[in-house]
Amino acid sequence: MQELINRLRSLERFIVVSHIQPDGDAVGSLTALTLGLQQLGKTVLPVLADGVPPSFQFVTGTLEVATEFPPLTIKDPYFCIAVDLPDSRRTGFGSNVLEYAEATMLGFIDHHPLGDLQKKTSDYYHSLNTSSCAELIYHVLLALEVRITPPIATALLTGMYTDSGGFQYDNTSTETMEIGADLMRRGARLRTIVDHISRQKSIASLRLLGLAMERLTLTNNGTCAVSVITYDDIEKAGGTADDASGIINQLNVLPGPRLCMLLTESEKGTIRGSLRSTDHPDMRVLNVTNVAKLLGGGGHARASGFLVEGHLEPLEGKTNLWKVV
Ligand SMILES: [Mn+2]
Repeated sequence: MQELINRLRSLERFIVVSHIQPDGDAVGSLTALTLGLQQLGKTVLPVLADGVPPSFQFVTGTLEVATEFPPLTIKDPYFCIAVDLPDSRRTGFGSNVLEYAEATMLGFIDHHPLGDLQKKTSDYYHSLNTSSCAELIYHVLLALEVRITPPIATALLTGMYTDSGGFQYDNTSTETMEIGADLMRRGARLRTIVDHISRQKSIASLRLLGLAMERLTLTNNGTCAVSVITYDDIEKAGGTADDASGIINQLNVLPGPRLCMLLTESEKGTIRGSLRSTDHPDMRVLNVTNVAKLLGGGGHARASGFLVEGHLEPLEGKTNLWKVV
């Protein structure tokens, strides 16, 4: 971490980038690091290929987040820092990020299994056993002697809250709770986070949740729970793919299955797969990253995802059975 801290201290121009389909940790980490570096008088450009989802705009507030990656300038270079992702492709600007790595400077802060970014730089701070990237950013900001203001504290707590399933998953450590308490002392608004994340569903998202629940099917002797949402469903519900995000967590509440999978046709011709595994007292947890990797995706042992081309069609004459074509 020290090399990264030295770079952050000594350089003046930064790009902070996170992953496509940004979640609370991506938006929270990006916002907190941007605000922290700006406080030190640095020029910082936050970038998200997919922009800030409406449900997380309370985190970014008045901060402008670009959706385009700036062109590479060698004369007056930016130090590009990727947060909450291990692999350049996950930024949505894969080749640009690799160009930065080859030509100027690149660093990253992350808690996923390592990917291609690690081969490109020694300026990184990585820990697998951490609730969220936001928890790592907290340590980075303290090392930089940034004052954790209420907006920074709320951004960090959002990342920790969402990546730990509201402090319910196994990645919630005593340190997570201690940092959470410290962030609340510094003005993080937990109530606002809960309100925006758990109490701001759209009608479209509830309709899609209803469909996903109705179609939920147990396979492999009850060890897998599977459901689907088609592009047609999203259109009929009057929503967007964003309305289907988070549904997987509401499906993954049965005691029997070890694996829960939701296939969502998020755009015409693109299927987003979300995978969750569940802890069983007498069984080793199924590492769903291995399944996601087989399909070109990635993530964590208990929560992973992938994108494949295709669309979903019902199997003729069967209820609740679908095929990818
Ligand atoms: Mn994360």
